[in-house]
Amino acid sequence: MRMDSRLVLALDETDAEKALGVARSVSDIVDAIKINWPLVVSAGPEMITRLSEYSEVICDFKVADIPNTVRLIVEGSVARGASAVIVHAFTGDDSLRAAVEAAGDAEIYAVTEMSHPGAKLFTAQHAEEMARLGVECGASGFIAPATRPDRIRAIRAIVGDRKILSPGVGAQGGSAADAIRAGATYAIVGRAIYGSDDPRKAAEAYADDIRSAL
Ligand code: OMP
Repeated sequence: MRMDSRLVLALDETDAEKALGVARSVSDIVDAIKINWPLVVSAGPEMITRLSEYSEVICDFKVADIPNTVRLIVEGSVARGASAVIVHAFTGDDSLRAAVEAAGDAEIYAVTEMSHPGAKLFTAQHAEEMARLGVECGASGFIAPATRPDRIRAIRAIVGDRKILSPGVGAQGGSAADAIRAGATYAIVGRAIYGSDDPRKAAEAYADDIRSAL
């Protein structure tokens, strides 16, 4: 995946035409566009392919299932044009390995600690173990919370030079520059870009903020 601005757009806009408009307007600024269930259930999985005309696409399906189902979801995402798929790590080594194998040349990013307050109940308590498992199983990258930069540092210490993508910037209160300083490779930003009056201007501002931390 491109590593220029280190900014990933989380495109959770549910109106297909608006989503494509935002994608078009920021495609030269962001390194990738992340698509999640909100846009897929409202506009269909063909959005993966349509977005891939503008940018590399990360399918954030947070896949959490048995190996066979994981394989089918990852293969289907890659066939539609995804460059990477996000999966949960708590499902264990067999499901993670199935994801990595099914991805082929595409990448698998494993969730460690999530960014929202409820993450403290379960994912935070096992984040380091999940990061270790992800490394063992061949994940190319990890999701770690921009809302808690100290936790990005802890995950960075485990995953070495693999990618870390950090959501939780803007609407959830985290800072892109702080996440990058703590060791994130990319900051993921959603509502603060696609929900703003001028998504391009907002994306430029986040790219500047990230640049200030490099
Ligand atoms: P905003 O809060 O609007 O910037 O969107 C954040 C995006 O990152 C959403 O698509 C979330 O589903 C996703 N996300 C998190 O917010 N927290 C996580 O711990 C993990 C993810 C993710 O895997 O991308």
